[in-house]
Amino acid sequence: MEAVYGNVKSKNPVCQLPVSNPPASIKFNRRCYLSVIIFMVMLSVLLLAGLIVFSLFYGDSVRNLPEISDSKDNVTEHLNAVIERLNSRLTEATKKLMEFKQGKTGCPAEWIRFGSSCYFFSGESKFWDAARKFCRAREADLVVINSNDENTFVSALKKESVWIGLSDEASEGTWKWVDGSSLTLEFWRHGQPDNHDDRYGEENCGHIRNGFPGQWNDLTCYTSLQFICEKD
Ligand SMILES: [Ca+2]
Ligand SMILES: [Ca+2]
Ligand SMILES: [Ca+2]
Repeated sequence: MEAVYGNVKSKNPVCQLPVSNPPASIKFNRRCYLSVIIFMVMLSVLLLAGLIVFSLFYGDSVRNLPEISDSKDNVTEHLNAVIERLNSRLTEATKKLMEFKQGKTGCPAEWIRFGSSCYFFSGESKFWDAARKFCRAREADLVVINSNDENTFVSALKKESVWIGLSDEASEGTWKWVDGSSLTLEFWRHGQPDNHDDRYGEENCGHIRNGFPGQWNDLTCYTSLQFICEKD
C-alpha cells in the first residue's frame, strides 16, 4: 500500500518542496509560482476582456434605446397606414359590389327589371296624383303599358288594385298615358271604363283591378291605391 501512495504522490508534485535536494526545490518552486502568477494574470486579462465586451454590448443597447423607440413608432405608423389602405380598399370593393349588383339588372335597389324598363311596386297606397308625384321624384312615372307581356308582368306581381299611368282627366273619354301617348292596346274589364261612381262622381284614373289580373277599370282619382312606377 505504501508503494501505491508513494506513486500517487510522485505523480502530483504541485509546488511541493522535495526535502532531499533543497536547491532544486527552490528552482522548482520558482517555476511553479511563476506559472501560477502567469495563469492568474491571464485569467484577469480574460475577465477584463469579458467585462469590456459586456460593457460595450450593454452600452450599445442603452445607446440604441432611442432608435428602438423610433423603430416602434415607425412600425406603428406603418401598420396604421396599412389599416387605412385596407379600409379604403374595402370601401371601394363594397361600392363596386353594389355597382355590380345594380349593373346586373341596371335598376336601382328595390326596382325590378323587365324588358328595357325598371319597375317599382309600391307597398303604400296614395291618390293617383300623389302616386305619380312619388314616381316622378325618382326619375320615373306611373307605368305605361305598351304590350300584352308588360300587362301580364305588372299584373302578376300585385294581387291588390294598383294605379297605372292612365287618365282621361284632361278630356273625358279620351284616355292618355302619362307620357302623352294614346292607347294602342286596351285591357279594360268588360263594361269599363264607365266613368261612374255613385259615391264620388267621375272616374278619371285607370287601375288594374284586384281579383281580375290584367283587367283595367276606371276609378275616382281620389282613391288610395298601391301603384307601379316605371323608368327606362
Ligand atoms: Ca312600359
Ligand atoms: Ca272619366
Ligand atoms: Ca269604373
